[in-house]
Amino acid sequence: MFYSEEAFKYQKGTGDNPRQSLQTADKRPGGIIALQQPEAGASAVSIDTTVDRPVSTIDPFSHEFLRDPYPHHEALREAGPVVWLEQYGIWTMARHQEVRDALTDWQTYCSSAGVGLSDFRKEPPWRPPSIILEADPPLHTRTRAVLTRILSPAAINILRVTFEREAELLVARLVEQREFDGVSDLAEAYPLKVFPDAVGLSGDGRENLLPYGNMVFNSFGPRNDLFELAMANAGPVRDWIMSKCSRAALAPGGLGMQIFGAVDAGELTEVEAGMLVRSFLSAGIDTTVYGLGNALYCFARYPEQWTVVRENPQLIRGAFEEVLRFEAPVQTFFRTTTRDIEVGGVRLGDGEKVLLFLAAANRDPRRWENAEKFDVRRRATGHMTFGTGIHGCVGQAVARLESEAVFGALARRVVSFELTGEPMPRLNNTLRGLDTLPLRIVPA
Ligand code: 8QM
Repeated sequence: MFYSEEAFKYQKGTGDNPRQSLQTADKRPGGIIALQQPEAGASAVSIDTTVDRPVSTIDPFSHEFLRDPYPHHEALREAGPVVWLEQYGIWTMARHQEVRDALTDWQTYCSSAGVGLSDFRKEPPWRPPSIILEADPPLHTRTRAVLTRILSPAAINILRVTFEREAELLVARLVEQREFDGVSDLAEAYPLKVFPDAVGLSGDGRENLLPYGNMVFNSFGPRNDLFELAMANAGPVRDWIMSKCSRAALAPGGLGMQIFGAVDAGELTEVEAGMLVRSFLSAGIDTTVYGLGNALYCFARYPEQWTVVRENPQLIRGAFEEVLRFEAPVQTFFRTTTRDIEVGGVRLGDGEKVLLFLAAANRDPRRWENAEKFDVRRRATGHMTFGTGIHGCVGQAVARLESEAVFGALARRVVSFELTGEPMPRLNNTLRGLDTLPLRIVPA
C-alpha cells in the first residue's frame, strides 16, 4: 500500500531516540502500525504524568499525501491528540477538539511568526508579512476591525444582485454549451469576474491573479517542488499585484477603495491600506475557485445529493457548508507556540511550529456522525474550513454569496452533472482542488 511507510512510533518526552521495545502493536488499515501509549499506572511508582509523544515519518506535503490525504488524516488523528512530524521537526494536530482549541487560543498559538512552515523569526518571509493573517493583536485587532466592517454580511449582501446576475449569465451560457470544464469555465471564471469587479480592479491583467494565489498558498508549505514551480514567475506577478493595491488603481465605491476610506478616518496608514488590498487579492480568489470546483465535483460524484438540493433549494446554503467540511479548499494552517504547553499529556516547547489539519478535523469521527459521508442535509457548521477565533475567515460572507449565486442558478437549470472524463487534481501545499473537471450537463 502506498502509505505503508507511514510508521508511527512513540518517543520518550523530547528525546530523539525512538523507543523500540514498545507495547501493543495496533494494526491499522493500510499497514499503518501505531504503537500505543503505556497504560496509565502501568508503572506503579511513576509520578511523571507526561506521556510519550506519538511520532510520524509522513510528509504531508508530498504528492502522494496531497493526492489522497484522507487515510493519512485518519492515521494522524488516531496516533494521538498531537503528533511529532519527524521530517520537519514540527507538531501536528488532526482532531477536531485540538484544532479548534489551538485556533481559539491565539495567545499560545500565534500567527506573527507566519502561518506556514517557515518561522519568520528564523528566516526572511518571501513577501512582507500580511498585516492581518500573519499578525497578532494589537496590530491584528486594528486591521481586522476594518475588514470585518467592509465584509460584514449586511455590507456584502449589497453585492447580491450583481453576483446573482453574473451567475445567471454564466450558467445560461454553460447550459447552452452543454459540455464544459467545471474548473476553468465555471469555478475559475466566476470568481475571476465578480470578485475583482467588487474590489474595484480594472479588467486588464487579471490572468495574474491565479498565479499569485498559487504562490501564496504554496508558500505556506516547505520549499518543495510545488513551491519552486509556483515561484517560477514570481517577480512580474508580484509586481502586477502590488501595482493594483494603490488608491490610484481602484474604482470608487469598491471594496478596495473602502479600505482607503479607513485611512481618511484615521484607522490605517496609506501603506497599511495597500497591504489590506493585497490581502483581498491573496485570499479572495483561489479559495473560492477551489471551493466552487470542489462543490461541483461533490455533486457530480454524488448525483442523488444534487437531486436533494434541486428539490429543496433552501438546502443550498447548508449544502455548501457540507462541501467545505467534506472537501475543504484550505486544508491546513500553521501556528507557532509562544510558551511551553501541555496537550493531551504531551509537552510542546516554546517557539515550535504546529501544523493544524483543518480538513482532518472536518472528518473526525469524535465530532461527526458518518464523517466520511457527503450529506447535504447534515448540520455541517462547526467545520474548521473557515478556521475559528480571532483569525476566522473574514471573507466568508463573500464565499457564501458566490456559492449561493452559482448553485442557485444551477439548481434552476441543471438536473445532473455527468463526468465525461477523469477529473485531474491540482496539487498545492495548502489547497485541495481540481485542475480539470470535464462535465456534461443534463438540463432541466
Ligand atoms: C488565506 O494575504 C493575506 O492576508 C491572506 C492570504 C491568504 C489567506 C488569508 C489572508 C486564508 C485564505
